[in-house]
Amino acid sequence: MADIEAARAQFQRIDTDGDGFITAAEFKQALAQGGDWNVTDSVAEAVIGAQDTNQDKALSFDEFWAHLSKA
Ligand SMILES: [Ca+2]
Ligand SMILES: [Ca+2]
Repeated sequence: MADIEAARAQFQRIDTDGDGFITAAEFKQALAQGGDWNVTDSVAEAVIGAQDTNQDKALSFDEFWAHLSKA
């Protein structure tokens, strides 16, 4: 089901500063733009933290993809 090209496009859309990592702030902003205003900083941090394998507080594409492709 997971499509790496679609995932990469989504990753780049969320990574607004283009540094190759998604932070909780970027994730929250992306959800807010999608109309989900209920996501708080702590929720965004929890979601990022759950996928953040090396615990640097940001998601690399590999971490993002590993989560998606698990399904
Ligand atoms: Ca970024
Ligand atoms: Ca990380």
